[in-house]
Amino acid sequence: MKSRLTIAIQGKGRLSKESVNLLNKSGISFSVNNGNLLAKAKNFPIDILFVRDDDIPSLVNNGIADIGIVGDNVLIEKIIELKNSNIKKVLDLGFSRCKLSFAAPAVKNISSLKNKIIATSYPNIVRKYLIENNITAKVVNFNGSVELTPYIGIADCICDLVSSGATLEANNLVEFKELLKSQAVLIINNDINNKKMLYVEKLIKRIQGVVNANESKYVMLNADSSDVKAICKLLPGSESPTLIPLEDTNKVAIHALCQEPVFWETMEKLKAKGASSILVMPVEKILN
Ligand code: PRT
Ligand code: ZN
Repeated sequence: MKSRLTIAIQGKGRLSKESVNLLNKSGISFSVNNGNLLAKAKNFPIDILFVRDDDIPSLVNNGIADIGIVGDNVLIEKIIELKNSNIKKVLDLGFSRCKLSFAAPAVKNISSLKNKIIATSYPNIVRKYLIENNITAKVVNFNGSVELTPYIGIADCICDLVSSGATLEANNLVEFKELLKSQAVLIINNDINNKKMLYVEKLIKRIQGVVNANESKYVMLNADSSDVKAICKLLPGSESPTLIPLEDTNKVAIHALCQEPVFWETMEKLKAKGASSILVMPVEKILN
């Protein structure tokens, strides 16, 4: 029974750098040589396949890869196409966030899609949405430059990925309906053998630890003892902060692991409640 794992990640594109970073931070070292299709990890029984993102769900579905990192948008599109897939989504990875939305040259609404031509790279998701909402429209599949199709007169509106919205704006398109939110996700094949599963579980725990750490901050601040309660209430996602007495007997240091983002606004509120010397520090790994 083979125990060495194979993970498929995007070779060149928006997911590549963060996928490699995530594996490296999970303690897997391998060399990335531009153009190479395969790398072998030196310190974990795993081979890394560098492929196009669209191929990742199929590779995991048929077991050529045991694990994959792919955009949820690509995964959902493929799962609708496959009908019965052998893929299990195990983790949200927190990067490459975007949404899949309808957009048109002038503000529209969903009912105005009736009998229109919609250009998209996600025909299965769009058709499913139209069927569920009883809308008859023509869906045309485009694999690139979808946002140009209304301008050149081959579609009335589009359904495409949006992150900052700058591409829509540059093409005079207005977003009028969000179909789904997406981010990179970790997927595995459902039939992984027991020997491999031990390593898969170990890897998932490590990746989970890196993702949790990315979203967490370690906060240290000083405060008057009388302000501790009010200040602790403001610390986002922290379970039980540590209180450390300071030389000045009225004051304490508060240390807390915040498992949610700590924004400038939060720091300003902490200061307004009497906190001083507020330090917010990155967390590298968390093992729960
Ligand atoms: O060559 P390969 O097939 O591997 O890559 P690809 O060209 O198909 O995909 P790639 O690398 O462009 O994107 C990979 C994944 O990144 C996508 O499947 C999404 O999960 C995620 N992602 C996140 C995005 C975006 N943000 C994004 N903004 N993918 C594409 N875009 C495009 C969008 O299609 C539009 O053209 O960026 C434009 C919009 O961006 P804004 O910032 O102007 O709104
Ligand atoms: Zn692609």
